[in-house]
Amino acid sequence: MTTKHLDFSPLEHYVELPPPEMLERARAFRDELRRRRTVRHFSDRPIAREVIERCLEAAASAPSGANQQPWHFSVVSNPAVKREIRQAAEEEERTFYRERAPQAWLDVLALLGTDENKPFLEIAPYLIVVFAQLRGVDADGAKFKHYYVNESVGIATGMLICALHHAGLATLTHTPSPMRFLNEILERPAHERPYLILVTGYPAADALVPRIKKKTLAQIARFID
Ligand code: IYR
Repeated sequence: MTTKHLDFSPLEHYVELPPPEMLERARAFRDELRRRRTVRHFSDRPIAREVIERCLEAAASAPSGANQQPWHFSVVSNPAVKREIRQAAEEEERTFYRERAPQAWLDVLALLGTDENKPFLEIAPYLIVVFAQLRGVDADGAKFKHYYVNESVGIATGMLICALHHAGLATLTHTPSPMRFLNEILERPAHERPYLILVTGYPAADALVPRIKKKTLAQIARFID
């Protein structure tokens, strides 16, 4: 690799593990992620802002196309703003569930028990609204194209979900559709597209989750040796 004129440093923080420890950690991490459940019933118990900050920093370490980091996180705990988001989301969802959603979509959704009511948008202490930046803005205010935006923001969001779970918090990936109302409420520019809302908090003491199954390894992967 010719890196002579580039600003490179030695790989400093990589830690090689002995194979038995590697396997043990792979198992332990799998088990921890398997304990994660998407939750729709939240407690209003407050969460320390520092925890959210550290989890966002973890997400911000994600790889991204050309390291452009094409994401913005609007972190909402203000009750009036949460209410505004809830009202706008429920308005969209009402037309989704009553008019726009094809029956086949409603059929696959039935097992989750979702509907147009989104009280969690007001109850949960934090709404982390993830925006995908389709363009960047340079120091002179000129816009330039971002590459692999969906892939990059999806990876960072996945890492954020893991970080919040690891910190003992529950999340719900919520995607009211369409979501453009979030630009207005959160005063984000048009070149940023709302990606999803990560509803974050403690689960309610009586939270229920649907009995669902994940696909097995054999169903999701094929090894070509
Ligand atoms: N956005 C709607 C509908 C919805 C769609 C899917 I695909 C889900 O996995 C869950 C919900 C809502 O939030 O209710």
